[in-house]
Amino acid sequence: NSAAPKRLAVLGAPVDLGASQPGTLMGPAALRTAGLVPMLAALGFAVEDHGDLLPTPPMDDPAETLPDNAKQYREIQGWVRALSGRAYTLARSGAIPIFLGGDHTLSMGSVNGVARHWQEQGRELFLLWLDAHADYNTPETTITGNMHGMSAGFLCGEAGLDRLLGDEPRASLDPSRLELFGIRSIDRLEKQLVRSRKVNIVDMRQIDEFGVGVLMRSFIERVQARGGVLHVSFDVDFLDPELAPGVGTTVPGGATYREAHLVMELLHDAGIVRSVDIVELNPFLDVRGQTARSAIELIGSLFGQQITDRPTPSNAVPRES
Ligand code: HAR
Ligand code: MN
Ligand code: MN
Ligand code: MN
Repeated sequence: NSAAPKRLAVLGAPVDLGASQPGTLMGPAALRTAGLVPMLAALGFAVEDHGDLLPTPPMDDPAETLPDNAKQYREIQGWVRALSGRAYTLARSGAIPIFLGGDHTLSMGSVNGVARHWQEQGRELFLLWLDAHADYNTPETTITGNMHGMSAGFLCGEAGLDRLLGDEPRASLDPSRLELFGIRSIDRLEKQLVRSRKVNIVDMRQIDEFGVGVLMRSFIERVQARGGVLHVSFDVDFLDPELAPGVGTTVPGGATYREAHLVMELLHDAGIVRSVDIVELNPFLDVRGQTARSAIELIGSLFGQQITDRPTPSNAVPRES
């Protein structure tokens, strides 16, 4: 396994039309204000800040091809197409791209772009979805029509948003390479779909019973056994609302401060992370920058901030029979 790159490329995507309420468009600014770039530089990385992205102009898809139950589809299409292209180029450049959201529709573009790159390299890309929600809806299953609840499903090739990328090539991920982690809110039809696709889902009950250490190690081991690389899509509502009140869709019973740091530390030690999203931070709802600061501390752990620089010796876990 080649060593993780020491070059990071930060790109903001101030999109909020996929969410249930406005405000995540201020996310990139809040993350920069909280000190993301100097924090990463202090960890020894060369950090390029590519500023904020602009969406591509709306496509002229004929009205009868537009999906029902997908709010703000045209505008989101502009973001997703722009993101996919930039994500592909940034990944190809050899840097680790860090995408600052913005709502979770951002990942439809960022993950599609990096997935195209790894496909060309012949490496398997895995997708870790740290989130309170499964985001595995389609226009068929959604209750709200909010597109941020459809990102993971879209990335795994679910039907219903088939023209979203326009002429950008679509790189769909096998559902077996998606890990939904921290989940505690899932809609009825969405649950059926996730089950039928055999997506790996670590819900909060499993975390209570087995602990994040065991569960994260077993996921990391699966990625490493395949020689895979990893994209981490970090929805800040993964965290408990006490720790992260600055999100539009808080769900009680989320990851604690220690649990979330341990997840990030284990990922860092594994050396498999090649791209990251930080999404759903809504600074309009935040309390004195607390959520932005928590998010940044966690990204610090993901990129090697340690208490004693003493990683545990291996990611080995007892095999299930
Ligand atoms: N499942 C619900 C829906 O589809 C809520 C989705 C909320 N998603 C986010 N991102 N906040 O995880 O509307
Ligand atoms: Mn999400
Ligand atoms: Mn969420
Ligand atoms: Mn650490």
